Amino acid sequence: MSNFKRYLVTAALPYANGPVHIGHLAGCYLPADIYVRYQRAQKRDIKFIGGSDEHGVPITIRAMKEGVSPQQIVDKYHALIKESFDQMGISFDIYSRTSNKTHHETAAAFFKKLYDDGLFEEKETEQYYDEKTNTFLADRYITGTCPVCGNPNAYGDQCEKCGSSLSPEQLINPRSTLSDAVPVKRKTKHWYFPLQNYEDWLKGWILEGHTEWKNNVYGQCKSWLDSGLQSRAMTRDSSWGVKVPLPDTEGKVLYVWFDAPIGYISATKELTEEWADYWCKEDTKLVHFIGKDNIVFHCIIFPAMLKAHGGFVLPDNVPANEFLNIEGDKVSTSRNWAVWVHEYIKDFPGCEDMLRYVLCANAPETKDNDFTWKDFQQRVKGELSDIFGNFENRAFVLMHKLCGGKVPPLHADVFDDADKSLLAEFEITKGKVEESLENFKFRDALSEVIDLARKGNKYMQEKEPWKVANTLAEKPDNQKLIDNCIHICLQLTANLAILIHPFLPTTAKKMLHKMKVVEKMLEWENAGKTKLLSVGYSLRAPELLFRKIEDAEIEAQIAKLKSGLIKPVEATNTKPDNTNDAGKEPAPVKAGIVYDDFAKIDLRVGTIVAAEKVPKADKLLKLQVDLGFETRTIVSGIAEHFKPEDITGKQVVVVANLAPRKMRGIESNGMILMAEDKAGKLHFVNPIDAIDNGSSVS
Ligand code: B3M
Ligand code: ZN
Repeated sequence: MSNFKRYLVTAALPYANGPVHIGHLAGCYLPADIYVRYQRAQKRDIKFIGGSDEHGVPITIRAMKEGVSPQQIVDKYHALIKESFDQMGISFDIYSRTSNKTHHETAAAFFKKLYDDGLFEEKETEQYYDEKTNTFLADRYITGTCPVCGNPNAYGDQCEKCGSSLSPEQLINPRSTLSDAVPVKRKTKHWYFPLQNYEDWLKGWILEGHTEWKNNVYGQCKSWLDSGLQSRAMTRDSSWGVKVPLPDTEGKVLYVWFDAPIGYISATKELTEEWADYWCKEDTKLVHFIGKDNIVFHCIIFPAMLKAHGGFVLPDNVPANEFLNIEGDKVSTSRNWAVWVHEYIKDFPGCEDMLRYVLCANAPETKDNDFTWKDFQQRVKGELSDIFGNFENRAFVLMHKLCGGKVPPLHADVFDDADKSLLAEFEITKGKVEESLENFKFRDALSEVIDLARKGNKYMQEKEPWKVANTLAEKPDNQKLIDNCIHICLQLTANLAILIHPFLPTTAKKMLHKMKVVEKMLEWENAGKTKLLSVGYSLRAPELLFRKIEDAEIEAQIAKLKSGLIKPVEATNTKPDNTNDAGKEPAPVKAGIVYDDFAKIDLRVGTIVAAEKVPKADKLLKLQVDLGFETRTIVSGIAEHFKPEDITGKQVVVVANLAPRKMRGIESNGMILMAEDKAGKLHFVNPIDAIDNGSSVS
């Protein structure tokens, strides 16, 4: 550890195509921040690098769907993500972005060096191409019927219904998800990085050289290496990304997983002129914090690239976390099953440290874990408030009540074993926290800090200074007992501020303010000391560190989460596959909502004035619906239930303020309410008497 002169810590660069959720925080940003804050407190030379990953297919697809440019997408989410990190106290030294000029230059130069050194294989292959949108299609963007189970919406890489892994060639009636065009094969040339050439070196470096890596990380690396590595294309056909720096390569960019990790280097360049010290000197400790889905890229591909390039340090550790599920279910951005960080901040202003606490105490360090709102509430109360907050508060209250608002002296003549052993705990705890943090065991480290506060409570409970106070009239000398107890509790409070600081920075600062001490006290070397606060020093009034999380707040969050489950129009209207002759059980009633949630939905009466089948889509009808004030195009998944000619002229109820959604290239502006009977058949929901189009329904 001490052979390292400087630290370089990176946290995965999130894709700037959506906001970050608490799983991202728990997976890598929070542990990285705790580690960095601790190392800074140790006065180590350290740089903390982050930024947005702004390339890749999902960003271009999102842009195409929203009808904006990829740059507009990344500008929006980069700003949102950066702000969320800021507010959560993730203390990057730089939060950059891969659409920057420095990054494009750095990544292109990196590629060019490998190319000039003859390290790529050049291959021409046939790839699927969408002639309507003029784009090569990644497997994910081709759909068709699954040859195994007949699911009509299988993807070119996988059928989500039966789980078969597929290649686009196997799909029956393959179509492009971008335009519905039938994809054709086209020849294209790409540059492949022969990972197999680095296999032996990687085996030695990781499997023999890094046996200390976390089990989940080491295990994944071993299984990749055991099953053998292959060449991987490092370029793609796309117009969005770092241009391939070779002649005649119009329309080709670097593979996003080639350029993104180089983003760590580019960001360091932007941060400091001494960037090369951090990246090239052997006495740098490079640590990548990531989530488990990024292990192969950070432990195998990027190190092989660095090795091939030469001149760079390799990661000393890659402490990847597992996933955090929400209320028993995997996070899914398409189902909106997530707790978004920017929404948490809005819903719980000033409670950022509480979330940091719970995400660390329950971090998915060794296995996937579950976040539930109930557990959040209970941990905030039972651990943070009742143990840590309560101890700190009582120390302040009693100091004001029994010691005149000043740090009382310590009297040697009444100093006893209980005093001595609590004071000894300061140093012991410091050692344990340090050891755990150095080894990326953040949960253990945090629980040691809470444990120290628990010991403080126990000590105070045994000493009962408030009872001793009742004896003062008879035995004025007993003030000494009170003084010793409060003196030690206050010194412990100062220690707790230092120890909790990497985890809960805002809380630590609040404690400092009340103790009227400067930030310098938070330096790690001060932890364990028993004379941090001077005798006679007057401290500020008590004030609770943590507020209570009310039941209603938790219920509202759960309802919000569940309301996100309402499926988009296409999905709700497809016939469910669990129908049988006996009919379906009625669906369970969804979680309760408040009136304001319902009031957001604008329901209107309309008349279907035209209907036609959507070509090559079995389920979809394209409807024109007269809403009185305008006629809307609505795509509805009812083609298996109604013939177009049978429904023109019908009055229906329409969700009029649903965000527009493109289906099969047609923009749908609303949704028609339908009721489903036991047999799975759909029926219109409409007013009993014909009424004016545009009438509100509530
Ligand atoms: N953007 C993937 C992810 O967010 C990717 C990480 C890049 S780290 C260099 O999971
Ligand atoms: Zn299937």
